[in-house]
Amino acid sequence: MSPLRNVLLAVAGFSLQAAAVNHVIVVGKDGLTFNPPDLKANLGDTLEFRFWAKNHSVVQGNWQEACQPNQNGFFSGFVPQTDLTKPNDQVFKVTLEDTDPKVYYCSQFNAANSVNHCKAGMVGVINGLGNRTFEVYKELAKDVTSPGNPSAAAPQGGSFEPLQVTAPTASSSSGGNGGGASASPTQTGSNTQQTTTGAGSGAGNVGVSFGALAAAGAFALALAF
Ligand SMILES: [Cu+2]
Repeated sequence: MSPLRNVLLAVAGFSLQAAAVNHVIVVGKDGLTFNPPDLKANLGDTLEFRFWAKNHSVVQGNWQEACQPNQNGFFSGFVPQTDLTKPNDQVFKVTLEDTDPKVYYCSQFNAANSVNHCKAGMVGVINGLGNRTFEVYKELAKDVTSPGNPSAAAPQGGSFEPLQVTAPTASSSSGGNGGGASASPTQTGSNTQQTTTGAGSGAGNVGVSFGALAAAGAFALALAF
């Protein structure tokens, strides 16, 4: 199913009951970060981690010791990505089975080269609450000398799936109600901005404004959904 169709279904779901949302989290695209680093998610929602260069991991942490694993938590293992222009074609997906505050980090570490991604702030939080927040954890991580990995083999607590991104230039030859209008996003004026959203990290992201969702939905309809 295409991301745009997911978005459209999400829009339709607004008037019904909370449908599960897929939250895209971009890993290492803009430096040593998870983006967004801090988000709210509901029971049954999914986290979709998209790995950019160079070689990152997602390790669910615990709230007692920064940059150390929750042995029963989710763990992607390391996902190397050499192409700087796009994310790895496999994403790591985790389904939330509760809404407790959760923290995760990247465990990339090389003492000889002073590489320590968790210490550098490559951490993220889901449903932060009280003193279990992104800001607090990131501060604690600054004092960590070496991050840990779960003892179990990866992946655990989630699974890898093919990346699904709708490219702005994707052909839509199956168009049925599009009439004679071109499906090219550049031909349809206001679609340019929301197309960027759909092709990037925003599709299905809870941070996307309703306006963008509605625009994406309209675009999907225009493509003869
Ligand atoms: Cu990393």
